[in-house]
Amino acid sequence: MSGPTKPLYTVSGKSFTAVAISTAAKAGEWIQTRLGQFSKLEMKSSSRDLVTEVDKGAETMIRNLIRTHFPQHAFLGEEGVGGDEEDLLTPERAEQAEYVWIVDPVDGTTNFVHGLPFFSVSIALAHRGEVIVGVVYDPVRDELFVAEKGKGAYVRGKRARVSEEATLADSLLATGFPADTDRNLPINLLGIRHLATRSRNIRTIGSAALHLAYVSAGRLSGFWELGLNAWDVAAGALLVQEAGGRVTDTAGRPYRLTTRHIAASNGAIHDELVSELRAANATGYEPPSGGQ
Ligand code: 2AM
Ligand code: CA
Repeated sequence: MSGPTKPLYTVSGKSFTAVAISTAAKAGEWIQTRLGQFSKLEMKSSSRDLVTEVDKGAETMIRNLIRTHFPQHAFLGEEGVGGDEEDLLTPERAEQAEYVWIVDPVDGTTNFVHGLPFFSVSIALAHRGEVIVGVVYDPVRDELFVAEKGKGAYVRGKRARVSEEATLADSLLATGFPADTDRNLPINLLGIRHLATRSRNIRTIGSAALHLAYVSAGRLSGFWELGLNAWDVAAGALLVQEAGGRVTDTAGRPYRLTTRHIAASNGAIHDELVSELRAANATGYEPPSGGQ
């Protein structure tokens, strides 16, 4: 019976969501023990774009845990560690995959590096381009946000619901300062300037996944940011949708795994948010300045 190669041991009977939760919890606990302890800091594209051995170690841990349960599934992780060449995916290819796990091992790496306690583990599972499970875990507050397609969103085990603000004027928004200082940062500064006087206020916590989780929990009314990647937002996007909110790109088109410029909200303020971004020329989809 036994062939020359030993098949990977698969633990059967565990649901996708159960695996996502236990994996995020394990990785999150480990990350927290490494806060202030790591020795090596690397820069990716610039000093605004950081990675530590903790990001890479956590991604390897997550990948191995998921592979134990679902060895046939594809994997798209921010750090791209430990993959065979053929299963290195782009978001475009991830949309075609049957099952793909989309993982950010540490969302909020800059905060983590500075010891600021706002970062999270983000794990999503997409089926043919549609996110069906989303888990965001904040190890510092031991807060777990979980969503399953069609089954709702939960925070700390209780049903999550988006907030009820009906106007931008009553809304607490969040955004980020993009790492790309040539294009996305200056464009988003236009949006911040425009929305700062049209909303109750704006926060920038430094983790897109946590911003989205907080929209799902009704703590923020809306969130937008430019230049993000699938691993930053896939889990959070499902959380917001399953909590009764709306997620699109900043031009108002439906969210996809390839969406880089994202807008998420309680739904009620969504059209106003997108139309004010457009009015500020801050969607990121405008032609580059200097052009027509
Ligand atoms: P990260 O911590 O996983 O890198 C903060 O505004 C958000 O932007 C975080 O979710 C952060 O994710 C993300 N981010 C940071 N650098 C980035 C980059 N170079 N490209 C895209 N997203 C980035
Ligand atoms: Ca990251």
